[in-house]
Parts: sequence; structure tokens; C-alpha cells
Amino acid sequence: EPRKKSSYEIITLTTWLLKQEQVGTIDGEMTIVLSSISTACKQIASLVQRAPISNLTGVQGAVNVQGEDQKKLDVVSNEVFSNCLKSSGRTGVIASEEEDVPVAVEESYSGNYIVVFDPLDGSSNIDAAVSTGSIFGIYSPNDECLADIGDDQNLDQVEQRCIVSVCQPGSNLLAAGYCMYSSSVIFVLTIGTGVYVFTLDPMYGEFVLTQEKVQIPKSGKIYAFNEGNYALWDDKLKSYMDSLKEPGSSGKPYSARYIGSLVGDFHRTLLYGGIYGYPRDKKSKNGKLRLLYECAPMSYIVEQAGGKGSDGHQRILDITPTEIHQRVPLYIGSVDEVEKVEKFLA
Ligand code: AHM
Ligand code: MG
Repeated sequence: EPRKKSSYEIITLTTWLLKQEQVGTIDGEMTIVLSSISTACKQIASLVQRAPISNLTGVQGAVNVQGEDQKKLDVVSNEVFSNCLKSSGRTGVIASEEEDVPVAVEESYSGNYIVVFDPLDGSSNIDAAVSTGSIFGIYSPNDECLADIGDDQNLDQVEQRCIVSVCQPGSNLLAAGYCMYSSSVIFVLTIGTGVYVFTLDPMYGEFVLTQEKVQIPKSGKIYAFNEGNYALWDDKLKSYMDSLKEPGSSGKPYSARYIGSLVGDFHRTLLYGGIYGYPRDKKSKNGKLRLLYECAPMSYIVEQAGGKGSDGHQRILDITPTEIHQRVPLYIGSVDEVEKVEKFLA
């Protein structure tokens, strides 16, 4: 007879990870990497929540390699993330939205896990205390890539080796997740066996398992696009957008929801169904979002939940990046909704 579950029994992220290690889904190194990421997220959650008190709102005064204003919290979160990964001793290379090039953690690259991350996504929302998040993906070192080292004189060898090892298609991802800093702090994770949701219990200071094997609805009548860019879109996309506003036979058009924080907009889409899109436009030829640390991890998660991630024509996870900050159009969410936009764009 199965053991009766005590009503005080909770599963924390830590115990869940240890269990996964025990059954052999992940190895000990991955357990350590994931647990240091969760520590970084807890620390960032606390910094985000206290930002106006501790004078962490506003801009840093610097511009990152992609020409974006860095917020103070962008810089701090990047430091927190990098430090947690470095001190785990299990990460070989990290690539971050806020760093110009990937960074080798060990002097001589030792072949441990590669972590790509956006430490604080949606930070334009931060000064108004609107949801933000951290996104991450984990890869194994790629030997094939290591063989292709060119002799680019501008980059030293270690740097060059790091770039080629992080430039892998999302289909190689071993794990991906995000942490959303919102009314609850939510940690969403996949290690290739479905999507698990943990909620930070502020009393315990632990992430507690609150949803397992999440499945995204097959369709959903919510869309999240920055429609301010409508005039810059091509005609096919415009007619897709117009079609969402037709009441149709149900008499009800789609609902628009747009936070401007990928993590928040994605999390709602995952739970309620619908679509999130960041298309290419006349000004931004490849859209805005980055393939490596935004689109690929989110696409891996959505596929694990039974959804779809596309650039409008092909599966995001099949695209191999050639640069670490490469951008790509993104359409992600319920299968029916992503296929619908693909049809319009074909
Ligand atoms: P960031 O990484 O600089 O924060 O930019 C990414 C964010 C996404 O979270 C969000 O979906 C998108 O940019 C919003 O862009 P826009 O303001 O153009 O709608
Ligand atoms: Mg980002």
C-alpha cells in the first residue's frame, strides 16, 4: 500500500532535483548548476522587490554591446548570475545578454556545462514594479564546434573557442527555464521530461513544486504583440493581425494582452493558451529577441508543454546561431495559434 502523504509534505526544488539525479535523469553536475541558478534567481528576486528602497532603480549610465541602455538592475543581476554559476564550479562557459562575448569560467576550458542566460529580461518595466524575469538554457560542450575554430585575429583563442561552443541549436538544450518576478516568484524548469513550476515560499525561502507536467492549451484566444509596430510590419502579418480582430461565428474577437516582458507574457500564454509574437519589421530585420538566451530556451519549454516556437517559417530549435547576440523573429504558444500565423506568413 502506498505511503500516506502527510499534509505537511512539500516538494522543494532541491528535493526534486536530488530525486531526478537519483533516478538518473540528470547528473550531479547538472543538479549543482541548476541549484546555483535557483540561488541566483532568489537573490535577484529580493533585489528586484527592494529596488526602490535600495536605490537600484534607474539606468547605470552604460550601453551594452547591443546598444541598449543598461539599467542598474541589469548590471547587478548579471553579476549575481555569473557569480552563482562561477562559484558552482560546474560551469565551463557562460554567455549573457549583458556581456559582449561568452566568458570561460575556468582558465583552461574544462568541458563542463555551458549556460546561456538573460539575467533580467523586460527590465524596461522595472522602475514601475511590473513583472520581469530571468531566462536560461544549459548545453553540453559541442565538440564539432570546437573543431571549427577559425583564425580570427581579433579574438583570442579562448574567447573564440567559447563562441563556437555556445553557438548550438536549441535542439541541443539539456535544460531550460525562467524565473518570473511578479506577484509570486515563479521558477519554471524543464530537463526534457515535461515542464515543472515551482513557487517561491517567502517564509521558507524555498521554491516549492506547485504544478507538474504543464500542458499548454492547444488553442487560445489571447495575443501578445507590440502592435505599436503595426505600420512597420509586412502585409501578410498585417492581415493576420486584422484577422484576430474579426468577431467570427462566436461573436468574440481575440483579447490583447501585452506586458512587454517576455517572461510574463510567455508565462500567461503557457497557462492560458494563445500566442506571443515579436515579428521582424521594416526597422528591425530580425525582430528584437535574441535566439540564444531568449527564443531557444522559451521554445524548448513550450515544446515540452506541447506547444510550438517558430520564426514564422521554421522551428526555432532547428536554427543554429552564428553569433551569440543573434536576433530572430518569434511566434510562440499554442500549436493552433502558431500554425495560424505561419499560414498567413507562408
Ligand atoms: P530586454 O532583454 O532588453 O529586456 O528586451 C526584451 C524584451 C522582452 O522581454 C519583451 O517581450 C520585449 O523586449 C518588449 O519589446 P518592446 O518594448 O519593443 O515591445
Ligand atoms: Mg532580454
